[in-house]
Amino acid sequence: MFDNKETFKSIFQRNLVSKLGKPIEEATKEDVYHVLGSMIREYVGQDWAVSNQGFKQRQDKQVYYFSLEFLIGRLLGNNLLNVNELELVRDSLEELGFSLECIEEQEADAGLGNGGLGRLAACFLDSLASLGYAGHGCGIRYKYGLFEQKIINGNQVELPDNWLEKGNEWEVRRPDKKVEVQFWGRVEAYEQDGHYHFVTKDAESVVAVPYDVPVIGYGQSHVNTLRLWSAEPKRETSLDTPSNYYGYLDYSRSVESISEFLYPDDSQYEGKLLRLKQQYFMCSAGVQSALRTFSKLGLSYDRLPDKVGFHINDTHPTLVIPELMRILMDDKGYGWDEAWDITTRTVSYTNHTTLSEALEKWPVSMVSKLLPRIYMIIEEINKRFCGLLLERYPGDDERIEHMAIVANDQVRMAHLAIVGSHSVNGVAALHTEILKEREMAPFYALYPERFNNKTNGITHRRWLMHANPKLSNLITETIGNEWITEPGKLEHLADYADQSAFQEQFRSIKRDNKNRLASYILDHTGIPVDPDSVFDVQVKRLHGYKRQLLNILHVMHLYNKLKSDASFDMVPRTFIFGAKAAPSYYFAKKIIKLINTVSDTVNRDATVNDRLKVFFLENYSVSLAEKIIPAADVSEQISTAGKEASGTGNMKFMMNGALTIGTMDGANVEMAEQVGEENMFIYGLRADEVLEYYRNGNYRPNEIVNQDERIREVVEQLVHPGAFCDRDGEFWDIYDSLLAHGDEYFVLRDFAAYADAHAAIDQAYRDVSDWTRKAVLNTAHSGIFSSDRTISEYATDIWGIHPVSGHWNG
Ligand code: 4GP
Repeated sequence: MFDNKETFKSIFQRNLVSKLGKPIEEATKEDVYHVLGSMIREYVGQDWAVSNQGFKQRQDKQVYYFSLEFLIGRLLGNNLLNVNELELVRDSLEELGFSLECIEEQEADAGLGNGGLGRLAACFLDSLASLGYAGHGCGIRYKYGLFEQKIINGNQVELPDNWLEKGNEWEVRRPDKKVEVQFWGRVEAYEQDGHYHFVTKDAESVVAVPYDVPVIGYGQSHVNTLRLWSAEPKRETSLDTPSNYYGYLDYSRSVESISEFLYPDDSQYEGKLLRLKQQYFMCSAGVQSALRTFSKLGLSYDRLPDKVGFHINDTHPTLVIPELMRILMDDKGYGWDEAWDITTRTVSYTNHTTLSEALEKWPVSMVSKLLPRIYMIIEEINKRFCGLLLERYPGDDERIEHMAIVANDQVRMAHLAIVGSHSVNGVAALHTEILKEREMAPFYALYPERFNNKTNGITHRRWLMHANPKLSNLITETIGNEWITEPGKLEHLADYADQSAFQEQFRSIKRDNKNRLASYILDHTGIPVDPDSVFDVQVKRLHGYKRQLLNILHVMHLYNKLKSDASFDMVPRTFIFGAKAAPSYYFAKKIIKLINTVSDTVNRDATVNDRLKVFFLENYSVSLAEKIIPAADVSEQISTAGKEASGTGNMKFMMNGALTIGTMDGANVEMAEQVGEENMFIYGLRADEVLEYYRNGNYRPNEIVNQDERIREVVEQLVHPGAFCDRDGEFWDIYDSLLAHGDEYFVLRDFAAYADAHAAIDQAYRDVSDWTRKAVLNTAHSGIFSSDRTISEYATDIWGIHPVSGHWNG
């Protein structure tokens, strides 16, 4: 792209003048960011066009990954890395007086997602492009991303995340590619040539305009597209009377709200309706646009499954199924059976959670009014499916009722997704087993061939090469650079795990990363952090099952011990939390308050704060994760066994040489298989033991409190004025969740084992060399958790696609 630093500097300065009319001496960091971003985008534009042309000419099968979330974070650094210009640009900017790190900070962190599912989608896009697959994202261009979190008096406060305020360098608005999406109206049927045809009358039209973001493959010219749809009102409406005019304003406001917020509050009817609108908006726009591309190939729609794959990321995009049916039947003239065959061979589905509250259901009355034709199709799918069940299980009404797609006035999206797809996958081996054996057992019995596992992965380009450049360089100096394109080769690092010189370098990089995080913490909280203390980190969404509560109760216990036992000798520890709680999740917000309360007490107490500190870092996001993860010594992956589908944070920490304290849950199980349990701190109930408790109902948290003085003490501290509670009753809800409401997530049951595992960490950390050896082995065995591995499996087993261009494996 740029031959050398001099060329870069002169092109850059020319752009600065032509775009902003400024000489370099007057340029702000923000100016530098915008000009650099636009240069990279323009440069990539060429490859983007060539990639698209190539897809068309070769008639490659295109996979569209539908997801309501794409948690992509910042793009500048990663794009520079992927076009192989990171070093050159960093050095050149330095010579011009700018630090690339500061320039990267100018970019808004695109928070178009909530958690794991959204970040997984972003990692997948990176792997699809880097491996040279024709695979694109389809989502919504939310005007506001996930809220910005502020902590005020220890409480979470949500502010709008106006990420587009200063524009987005990476997107291209494509009004020429707009499509229309219809809501409301009524369906009319008419007979022609002996067939029934359906048309929707008096529908409300919404214009979907795509904004395309190039997804740049690593070290090659392959560029895919992330297409994000924005809702706009249709202009061709007559405004000749005042009522038309005001009616139009109402209409246009309601249309714009469709792509305004990620996950609008759905506690009221209006919010729920808006979420359903968003789902259909994205599905309909994405399907229509993919079919338009397909139609240019001039092939029969019978060939659709050979040329197009629609992947639905959790149930939110399930309406892809009836939408494709609608178009095939109503617009392309297919009969039900052929349309159904084409649809099910085109669509595949990933399940990300077994939590019942996340299994989406929509009221029939809502779906049938908002999407009358789609509802008719869902009803027909259900009728035919129940007919099949009746044949297969005559008389077994209970089973049929249990499996039906429409029942109790609700549409069950997971059932529709399974019935309408050719592949259903879980995201870690244990999760897939749980789906097959428990949550979706009757579907597995009916369609065993559809179920498969695809253990999650993370892009090592962002999470190791970009987030931890020093470690990446050390790895390359030590084992060569093949690991970059074949992350499995990280295994070779294991040969160096015992070498003291290598260990020394590995440790010094960790120490640099810890220093960097320590200064971030100092800047943001005003409190100094000891970089020699163990950095013990739990960053992820706040949820009961993830058990941030267990972690903070244990911190309270350590505090009590330090206060009461003068002989207690503990390696200094810094506990770091980061988490957003869903705005309406009251309990999760109380946990945030508790963490902040403990943090306050502990950090102020000069008798302990040389050995114990606690931080809750505000506004956890992708870019904050990139600072935190490389600095961690200990990674907390402590969910109630059987509840965390996979986890992906666990993999990021492992890759960056943190040791995991974790339950045998999600992908932790596979991490233990790779690195060996002896290089992790595994503790607590296993998934089958948890299930056994649920089945028998014989878990008695009160008994545990009575038997274990340590637990009694911390539980009482939740509600009695003292170190952590200044008003009587501050944390009664938490107390009650544990004692009055049965401790659903087995926090108390696992407390003792968890405390023992932490004691083992304390001991292990004292042996510096052995700790480093374990850390190196974690990095060495993490290659399998690259999303390149995951995506290759999806490509081969689910989508049937091959790398199409310029790839090193291709
Ligand atoms: C998450 C799961 O909780 C997490 O275990 C998994 O790693 C991730 O999906 C990606 O598969 N689920 C969600 C969600 O983010 O919204 O259901």
